[in-house]
Amino acid sequence: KKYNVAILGATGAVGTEFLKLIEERNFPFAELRLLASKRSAGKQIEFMGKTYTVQEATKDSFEGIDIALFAGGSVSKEFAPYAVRAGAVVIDNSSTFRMDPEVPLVVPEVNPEDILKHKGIIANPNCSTIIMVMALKPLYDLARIKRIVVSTYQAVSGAGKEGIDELTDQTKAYSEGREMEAHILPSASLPKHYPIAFNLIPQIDVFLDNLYTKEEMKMINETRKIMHDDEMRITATTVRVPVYRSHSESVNIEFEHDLELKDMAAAINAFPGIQMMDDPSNQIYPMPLYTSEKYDCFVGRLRRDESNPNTFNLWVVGDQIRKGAALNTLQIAEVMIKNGWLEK
Ligand code: 11C
Repeated sequence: KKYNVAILGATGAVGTEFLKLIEERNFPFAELRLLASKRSAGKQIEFMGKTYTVQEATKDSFEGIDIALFAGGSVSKEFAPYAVRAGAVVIDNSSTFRMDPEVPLVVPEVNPEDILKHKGIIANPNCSTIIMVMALKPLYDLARIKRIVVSTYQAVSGAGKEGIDELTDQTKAYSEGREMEAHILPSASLPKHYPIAFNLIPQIDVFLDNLYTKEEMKMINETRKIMHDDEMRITATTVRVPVYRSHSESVNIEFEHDLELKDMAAAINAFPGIQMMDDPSNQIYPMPLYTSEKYDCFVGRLRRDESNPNTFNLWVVGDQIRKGAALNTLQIAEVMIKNGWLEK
């Protein structure tokens, strides 16, 4: 069986990745409707030997659609109700519905059964959350996790195409002795912007009343929801780094009881979508330059935290546009198809 698929936000970084993955993974689509804002409407996209014209998203755009893949952003809130009303299942990559108790928040390797509770919308978690949870779940199955301290090193493509362009333009300007212009990071909506080239920015998204950023609170709240454990104590610091693609995370994990390193590594290797890349004697560890465009996430630097009992450190890296966004979204649709969960 083939499905009618709409992509909302077809021209952005995540939308473009949806198309690549649909082709690569041979996703069973019949009709493909590419939707975007008025600004991008009319753009022509060559895909699998056909030319598609991007249409402006309207409330009537989802008639006859089975699966609506939303790339993210504020448009999700506006269009999700129309898509659901038209009978489509919306798999949404924005933060709009993630913490809604009525909406499942899903990483297919971790909590696929949550999909069954959907009422039309399924949320795709934040990219840094997905990458961390992929490393946590196989370990959590060995021993309950009590506390997590995470620091992230997030690529500029997390901020979309504009983030990528800004790093390129600033690098060029710097090497030519010109002043670096900054308009996007840490967040386009904020009054102040800083260059990311040759810099680090310890702010992703806006600050909240508790002095954490929104990105940090997403990692905390979404991880608890996906893992079904509100007792898990988590603290996060999220940092933008001058890397194009793949988020990296340093994670300190305290377990309820002690574990053996070899059992932890074996559990990670046995889990789908993640693997160990960890051989200190040969300087082997995951790095964003080499994990990009891959499906899997990679774990290295696994070691005991010698300052605290039952506690370990690890370094996890994953392509945040793939597993952190487009791939995870598409995998949710694939799981639904495989299990017959799309049939009405
Ligand atoms: C970043 N994690 O790297 C963000 C982008 O909630 O889906 C994704 C924001 C989100 O900037």
